[in-house]
Amino acid sequence: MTRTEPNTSPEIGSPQFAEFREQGFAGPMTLMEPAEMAALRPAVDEVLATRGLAPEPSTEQSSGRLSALVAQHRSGSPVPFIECRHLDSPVVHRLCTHPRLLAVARALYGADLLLWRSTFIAKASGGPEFHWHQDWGGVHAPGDEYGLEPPMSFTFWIALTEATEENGCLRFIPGVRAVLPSRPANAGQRATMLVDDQDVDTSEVRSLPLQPGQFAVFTDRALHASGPNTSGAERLGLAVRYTVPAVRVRGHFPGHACLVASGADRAGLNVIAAPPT
Ligand SMILES: O=C(O)CCC(=O)C(=O)O
Repeated sequence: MTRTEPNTSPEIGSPQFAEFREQGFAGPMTLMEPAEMAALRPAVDEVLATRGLAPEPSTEQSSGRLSALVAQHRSGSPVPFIECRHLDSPVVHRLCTHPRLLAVARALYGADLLLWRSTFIAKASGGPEFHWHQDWGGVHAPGDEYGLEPPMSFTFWIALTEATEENGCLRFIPGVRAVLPSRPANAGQRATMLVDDQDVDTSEVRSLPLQPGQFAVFTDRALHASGPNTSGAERLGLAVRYTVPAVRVRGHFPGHACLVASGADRAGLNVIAAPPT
């Protein structure tokens, strides 16, 4: 399956590439203006009110997967509503493969790219901080057949609402390249691996506030976190995870598949789905 998009990005000049290479993250960059994102919100909200392909996780799985972070959905686990909606929703697929985002992705990682995951991350008013972590391997606990082999993933975090210091925007420690010791956030099967605060030098924390329609990009070793939401309103982001075809992506639910977002899959290692129509 092959996909071609114009390889133009007016935004990503060499300073931002250098920033990405040196710091492990770059942004803010603009996908669309706030008004355009606001116009998209009703369609996105419709998606978030329906279930996608991801099944309701078991209690054990659920306890490990963003459950402390995401706004609790009225019908229990939010996972089927927020996880990998690019597989079933053309609106979400278009956001995840926006030409501006793809232009940045190609410039950083080459022409052949797989979109393997996306997650809406709604931090409710009053929602907690997300502790320091790296996304190495696709966020997985040891012993769990979940993640990427070899580990290589990068994330675009798209702001659907504004993301501010007050409502818990992303924070980074620039320049961390090592894989740091970490331990599961909880006993859940797919717990995020957290780095102990004592192992984090917070003297150089960089907050990355974003306007609606802006995005940041970061590597899977970027040490990042987000603060509590004290703003009184929800903060909504879409974390879009990409990799390259030479990486084997373990399906994380029945029906999970990768999409060829750019170029071609010449490795043939992964189940490839067609974009939703
Ligand atoms: O949205 C957040 O607050 C945290 C996001 C994050 O850690 C990630 O996308 O890897």
